[in-house]
Amino acid sequence: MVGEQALHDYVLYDYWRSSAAYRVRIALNLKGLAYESRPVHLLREGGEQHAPAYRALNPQELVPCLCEGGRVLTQSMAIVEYLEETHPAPPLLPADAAGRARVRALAQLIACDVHPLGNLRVLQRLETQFGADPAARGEWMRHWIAAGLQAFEAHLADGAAGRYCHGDAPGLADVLLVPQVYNALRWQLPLEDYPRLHGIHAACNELEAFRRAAPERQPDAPPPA
Ligand SMILES: N[C@@H](CCC(=O)N[C@@H](CS)C(=O)NCC(=O)O)C(=O)O
Repeated sequence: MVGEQALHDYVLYDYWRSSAAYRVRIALNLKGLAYESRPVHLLREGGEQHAPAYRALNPQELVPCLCEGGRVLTQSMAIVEYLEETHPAPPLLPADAAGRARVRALAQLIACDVHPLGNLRVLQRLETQFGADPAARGEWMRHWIAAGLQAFEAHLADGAAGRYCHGDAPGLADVLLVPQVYNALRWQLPLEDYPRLHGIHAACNELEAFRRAAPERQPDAPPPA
């Protein structure tokens, strides 16, 4: 996996169900950038993210990691902003500073305050250190995702949202929202309480860039049951 000859300018170390990798897949697709996906299985043999070859790329032992030539990029938000700076069209951030602050706030609400609480290693720790069974872990997930989506929904009422989180073009906030909604549904959190973000999620998923990035469309996704 690590160290093979690349077929494209971009190599994404990926996992089908990783919502952080899902963000980068959407951004690459929106920018029209071809990439090679190299799956890192997060569960097999204790997790391939912990293998020395992958740790050499990302010492945090997390996906995603995007390689471009000899450059190694980590942290999905930093990667998406790198793609935005190096390929400004189509833009994922608004032209005005206030708009950019709004979009980054929505994105960070998910990336900083919701997603880390439900990461695989956190759930594993809840189980091994505190004996949290599957039901307790589900409660934990739904609690934190619901708190985040409730706040996100309230922000969307500020008048700046349109078909998407900011106006009528997809951008950074949508790139973060769609994978988090995927997680919410995975943990059986109903979306009825969040009508605005529910509608935006549906609008995003009409776009091929989002559809092609979906977990079930990835090469390492298990075949449908
Ligand atoms: N803040 C990081 C989070 C990356 C992250 O948490 N990745 C998860 C998958 S969504 C992971 O690799 N988990 C492996 C583990 O917990 O061992 C980013 O945005 O890239």
